[in-house]
Amino acid sequence: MPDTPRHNWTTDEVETILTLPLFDLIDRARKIHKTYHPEGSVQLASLMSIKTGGCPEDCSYCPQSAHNQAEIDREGMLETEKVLEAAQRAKDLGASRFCMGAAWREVRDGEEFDRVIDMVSGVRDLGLEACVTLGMINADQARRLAEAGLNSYNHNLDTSPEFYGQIITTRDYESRLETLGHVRAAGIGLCVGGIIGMGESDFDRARMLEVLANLDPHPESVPINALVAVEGTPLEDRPKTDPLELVRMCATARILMPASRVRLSAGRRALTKEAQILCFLAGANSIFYGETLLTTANADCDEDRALLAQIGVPLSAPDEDEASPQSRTDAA
Ligand code: SAM
Ligand code: DTB
Ligand code: SF4
Repeated sequence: MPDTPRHNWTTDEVETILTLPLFDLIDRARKIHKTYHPEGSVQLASLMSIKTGGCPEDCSYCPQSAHNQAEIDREGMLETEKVLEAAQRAKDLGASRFCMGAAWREVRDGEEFDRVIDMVSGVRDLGLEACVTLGMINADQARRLAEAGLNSYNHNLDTSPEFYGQIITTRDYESRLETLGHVRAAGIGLCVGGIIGMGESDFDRARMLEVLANLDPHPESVPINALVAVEGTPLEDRPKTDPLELVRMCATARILMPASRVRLSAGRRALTKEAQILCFLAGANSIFYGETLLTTANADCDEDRALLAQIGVPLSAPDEDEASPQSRTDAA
């Protein structure tokens, strides 16, 4: 039997793992990966922006912040039909999860949230897992999303509590954790991760992973993003992230959160085939799959399928066991 996942990691322990000699780190992560994920599948999650730009938050990495000067095509809330057509296309291309993102600080009740609810149930009716990322939500909104069949809510911590204030000033870490609490209480799976390459130290990376790994239970999905430095954002001049830093993050996340899906997320387009393979070897078992992320380009779908076929990993099917809300099962 594998060791039970822990929730009492210290910063020192995590930083020690993160900075191990690379082969020792990969060996350790690989052993855990094979124990907890013997099937070795990779999840393909498609991503679509359902409301783009004009966001009141001042996240300094984000092209969608109204505080930044990135040139993006702002777009109001999309029609449900258009989103469900895209979800069907994603399914036809092999995706098992469909994620929808809105450039909101928080969810407001009303016509737009009702539309998100329709989108979620529509995506579930297509036989796909559904994930949304909508900013802060309250307990009642989380309950409605659960009833619509939402599998997972994405709400990233982005970085360490100590570095957070240098990246975002319009909200605090505590409010992120509060939303995560509402999502959990409603029985929805958590998708929580962060970004590297914003000028943070190894300590900050370790602290972020420590906070994630001490959530009990662990988030089911952990997206690891490398900054996509977009012109017109305060982080536009940040140097490119060394791919081996992503390998280290994936491996450490795998060791700390053995049963979770670790998603090699934004920044994958800048990686060679070999660097991506190292990330998979180190424990990444999910990717964003589709021509675009939210506003920036992603890796090519045909190349992704070819790469996964070449290394011979199976694709995951929509997960029946994924924290699927009881209310939906009851209603069926
Ligand atoms: N507005 C919602 C929120 O912030 O929770 C949802 C959408 S927001 C774009 C989702 C996540 O995308 C952010 O938390 C951040 O981790 C990631 N992200 C945004 N811009 C990025 C960039 N330029 N590079 C890497 N990750 C980015
Ligand atoms: C996550 O961790 N990464 C995704 C998703 N969750 C919503 C977003 C990446 C956005 C990259 C920049 C853009 O395309 O706008
Ligand atoms: Fe808004 Fe989310 Fe971008 Fe921050 S990351 S500016 S909250 S869309």
